[in-house]
Amino acid sequence: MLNAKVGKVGKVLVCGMKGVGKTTVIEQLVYGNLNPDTELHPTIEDIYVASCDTGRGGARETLRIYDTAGLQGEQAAQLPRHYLQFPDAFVLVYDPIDPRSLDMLADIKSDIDKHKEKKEIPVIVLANVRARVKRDTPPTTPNPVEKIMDRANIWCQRERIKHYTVNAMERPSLYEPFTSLCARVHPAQTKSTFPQLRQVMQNRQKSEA
Ligand SMILES: Nc1nc2c(ncn2[C@@H]2O[C@H](COP(=O)(O)OP(=O)(O)O)[C@@H](O)[C@H]2O)c(=O)[nH]1
Ligand SMILES: [Mg+2]
Repeated sequence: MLNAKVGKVGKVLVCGMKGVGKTTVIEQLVYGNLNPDTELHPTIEDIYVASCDTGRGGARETLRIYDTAGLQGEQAAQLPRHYLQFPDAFVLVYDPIDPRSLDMLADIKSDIDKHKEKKEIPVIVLANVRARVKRDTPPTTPNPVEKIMDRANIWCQRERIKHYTVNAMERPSLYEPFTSLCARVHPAQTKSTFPQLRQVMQNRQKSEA
């Protein structure tokens, strides 16, 4: 049987401010075993290998997902150079409770644009909305979360990038963004070559048998 993978593994970098839930999103996507009481340690750098649905008739492709330490502080909104060069796609995560985490994504995006060579590189934005809002602490401004997400939506439209609302504690909320990203990183093969190849292999197997 011929099922060797021809394509290469897609490398996806997940970045954003420290504490927005990057590691939680990835662990939930890959293992699906996190709950609000799971203890996570600050990330230095981790690599996850995920077999990801492409939404094309059950076809799966491999993504290598790079988790980063997360940016912190005013002047630190810059990714190390090598992070801008190797990925095939970027996932930018923010927490709509904290407007700084959104502002930081604008800096990251313009750095990505500066460093990309001509090719189009898929970028998506995830608003990680936490389900558990402490009800005994009233919000400081009316509906800050919605305001920030409106701003994010406008920015994403202008940048022509997709904006998704997810909740890292709800695994199904992560499927659509990563499925469509996976499909973009691994474009469908043109149909013409493969049936021929399969025919050749079948013929060869027959003659060897
Ligand atoms: N309740 C809840 N907690 C979350 C969510 N996302 C992240 N957290 C918590 O927020 C903290 C920071 O998340 P982490 O993934 O380590 O952030 P990172 O620095 O961006 O990787 C952890 O204690 C998580 O358990 C979420 O969607 N809901
Ligand atoms: Mg982390």
